[in-house]
Amino acid sequence: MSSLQNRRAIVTGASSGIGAATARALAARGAEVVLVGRDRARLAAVQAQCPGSRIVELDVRDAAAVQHALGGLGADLVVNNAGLALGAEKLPDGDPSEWAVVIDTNLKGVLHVLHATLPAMRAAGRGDHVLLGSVAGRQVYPGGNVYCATKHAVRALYEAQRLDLAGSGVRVSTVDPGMVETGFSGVRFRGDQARAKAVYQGMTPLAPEDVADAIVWVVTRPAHVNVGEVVLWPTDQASTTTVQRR
Ligand code: NDP
Ligand code: 8X3
Repeated sequence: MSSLQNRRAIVTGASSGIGAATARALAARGAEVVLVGRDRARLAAVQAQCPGSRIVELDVRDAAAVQHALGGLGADLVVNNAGLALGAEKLPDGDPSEWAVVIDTNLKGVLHVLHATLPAMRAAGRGDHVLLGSVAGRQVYPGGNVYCATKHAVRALYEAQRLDLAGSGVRVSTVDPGMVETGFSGVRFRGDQARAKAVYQGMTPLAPEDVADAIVWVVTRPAHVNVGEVVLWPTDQASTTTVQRR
């Protein structure tokens, strides 16, 4: 097992799904993990599975809170993962107040975390910043409108950071999964668990641990190797709109 001893890792959205699985995987390899999310009780449950970890309770939409809490940590590994979708309506039927939450979290929240944490890595001349993109940042699908737009923006930020940080020694990566069974669909469908479960009916989705595995692989390559983009599909999913169900 690759060691991540002497690494300080920030994982946003660590209270659930991909973030929680990644926090566990990083902690198991010896990283000191900072678990970031909005709900202390949910974070505490993950902390119990992550030896040596600590909790930072904040909302990534709050730029000042992100800067204050994460700016001085000197983390050399960041998994910029907190994100969500709300609804799958066609655009004219959507709710602008929900669009604001999705844009403020998936785009501005990601920017706040980049802005707070990259200076220390740049100063140190090393570090890993992993963005959680999505296949929704590469393809769109009916009803995906605003969520897909934010994930396309994350992809643009990945490319932009590769350029802005060229020569700094800092590695930026985007890990872009297809369907992963997490709390994501429950949030998207506003707590309708039957509708959320139906998303994965008759097919085998990725597990959050599959994505965590990929992230661990990305951040444990030798220093001269920057794994730029990882796209992970369930074998049963050929595109955002083509899913094999039995
Ligand atoms: P979950 O709903 O299981 O987890 C989302 C996490 O984000 C939670 O820990 C939640 O914590 C946190 N979060 C949401 N909003 C905020 C906020 N404003 N401030 C701080 N934390 C926040 O979903 P996933 O694990 O699936 O999603 C993680 C990432 O993976 C997202 O960026 C998502 O877009 C992406 N992704 C997911 C896929 C999937 O099919 N599941 C596929 C491709 C990408 P809390 O609400 O407790 O604050
Ligand atoms: C989440 C995967 O296909 O629901 O990013 O957009 S999808």
